[in-house]
Amino acid sequence: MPFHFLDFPSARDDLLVDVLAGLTARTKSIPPKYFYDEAGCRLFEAICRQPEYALCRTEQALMASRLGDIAAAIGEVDCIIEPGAGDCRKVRGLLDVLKPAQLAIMDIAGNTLSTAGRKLADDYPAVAVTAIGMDFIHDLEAAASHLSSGRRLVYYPGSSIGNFSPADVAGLLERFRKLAGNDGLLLIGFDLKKDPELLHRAYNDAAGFTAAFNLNLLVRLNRELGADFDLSRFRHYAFYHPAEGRIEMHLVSLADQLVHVSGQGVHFDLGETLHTENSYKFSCDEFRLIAKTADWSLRGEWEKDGFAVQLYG
Ligand code: AVJ
Repeated sequence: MPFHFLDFPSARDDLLVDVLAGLTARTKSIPPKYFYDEAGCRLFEAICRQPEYALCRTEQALMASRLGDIAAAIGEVDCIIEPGAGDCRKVRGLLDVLKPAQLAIMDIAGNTLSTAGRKLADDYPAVAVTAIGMDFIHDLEAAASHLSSGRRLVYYPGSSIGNFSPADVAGLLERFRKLAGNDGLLLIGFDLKKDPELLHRAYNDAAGFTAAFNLNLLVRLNRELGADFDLSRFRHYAFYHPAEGRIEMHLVSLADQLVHVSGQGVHFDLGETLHTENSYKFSCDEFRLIAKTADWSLRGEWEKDGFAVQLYG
């Protein structure tokens, strides 16, 4: 049935600009959205299968077991919007019960998205699937013209929101509010604060998939930006920072070294780190207060084993 793929090409151009800005800053960092090239998407799926990383499995189990309650709390919707939809696996349960006329999915990983979107359109012939290859952090508002009218539900699962600082969460939730409209809804899943030891293990899995995922960023820069990172001279390092309420992932330089990115030299001291991700953990109340500043009020809350799903209207 109807499947439309729209490509917003801005994402690719931003990589070089963002990477050079991040590598020339006083403390080096690269936005975590750049993890997700094709190998990165596959590595993230492998992380989700590791015994130490329960986040995805717990959310899946929670959504499956409470789907009826969640659907009842949502009521009727015409359009589901999923920013950062990735492989589009999570939205299927909602499509089964809510039967919206339209599904709009967007992701910076355009290839993964279009393959998954096409499959969704085959499996849900009554749903018009609009897949938009875009960095929604920049272009979210541009998606509005591709949405049909009617009641909208923004679905943002998987603790993707954890990549944003609490201040940025507020800003993003405001933009979701504008996109959803006054009668719109937001269904959001996030990881809860828990025993730091458990969190630490989740980002340091024994099989090394998280390390490979982190280092794959350098593989990507070598390929796409003609960089010359030597992977044996960087080490995956992830830890929970309780006061900040976040996991930090870094790549630590194991040597004093000079790396080239698109012809530009970038110096790393021995022990200097490239900060690649923050993954914030919240409490339900904490999140509700942030959402309130973006004009969202809580309509429902479901919790299981350190993970929460909240519905806002
Ligand atoms: C996809 C952002 C939810 O923060 O746990 C997994 C990404 N990073 N292991 C997370 C990730 C390292 C993940 N999110």
